[in-house]
Amino acid sequence: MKNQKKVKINKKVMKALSSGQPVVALESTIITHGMPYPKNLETALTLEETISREGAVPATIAVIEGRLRIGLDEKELEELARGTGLQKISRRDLAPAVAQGRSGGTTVSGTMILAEMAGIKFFATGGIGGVHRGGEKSMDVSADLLELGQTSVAVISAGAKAILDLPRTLEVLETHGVPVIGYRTDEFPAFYYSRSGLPVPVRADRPRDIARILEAKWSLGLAGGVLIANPIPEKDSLPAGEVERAIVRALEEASRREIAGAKVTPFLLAAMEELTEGRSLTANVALVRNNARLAARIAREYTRL
Ligand code: PSU
Ligand code: MN
Repeated sequence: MKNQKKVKINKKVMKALSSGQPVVALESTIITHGMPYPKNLETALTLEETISREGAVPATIAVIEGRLRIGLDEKELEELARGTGLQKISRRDLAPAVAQGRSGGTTVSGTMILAEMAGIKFFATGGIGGVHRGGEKSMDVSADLLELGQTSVAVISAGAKAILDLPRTLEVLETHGVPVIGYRTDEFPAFYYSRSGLPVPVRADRPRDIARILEAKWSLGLAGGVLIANPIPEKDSLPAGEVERAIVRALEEASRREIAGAKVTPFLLAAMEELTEGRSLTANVALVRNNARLAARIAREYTRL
């Protein structure tokens, strides 16, 4: 790979990639901006373990002192989890972070870019960013959606949070040609709960069937991502009414404090945690584990095709 000085893939991941073993990428904004310490570290470690147990190799992705890093050790994960002043790095932030030697967590868009550079095709996260409520005026549309339109990585998520405008989020995904696959569901999941009432364009009930769709897309030369929407398990989900009430209050608070830009999503996540007395965080941990498990299974099936 060119850019060797700028990109570092750790040994374990490198070995797995060169021997054709399944590899699953993990993002790090969830560690730096999505969850408080020490829950963020516990979750990061659990996710890696979950993927390993399913027979795939985990690769957490981040930017550390200006180097694009694929595969982190425990000490590095801990530094990200404890760190203060770390950046939230999406596509627009990558080049400045490298040139200025900065560190930070990569968002879904940032992680997809680095995963593709390294040759990793599967990536598990919690929820993707989307069109914010009021986005038709503010133009606050997550870079994640545009990344899915151009970068060939499968993103396994629990849909998108209802803090977003879910119908418009699906519209933008359609515009950018992103297949959205409901795993064992006909409805797009709403992160903290499993049903948004919005239909998904495709349903697949087995990891193997998802792997086949990915293989078909990429072998046809249709570049770009695929969004796999894996509903939160029923036992871990929160009541939609409670979530909706908390969202309304979190959004009011954000607008009162004039929170804008990249700060919006981390602010809303923290507000939701407070308003639900921690239940949103517990649900978040459960759903992201569920996604890590599915991502590893899809990755395994893909290597068998
Ligand atoms: N949703 C979550 N937790 C998160 C994020 C989203 O439940 O931590 C993070 C992801 O890294 C995602 C980013 O890519 O927020 C989206 O930010 P924005 O809305 O600013 O594009
Ligand atoms: Mn935004």
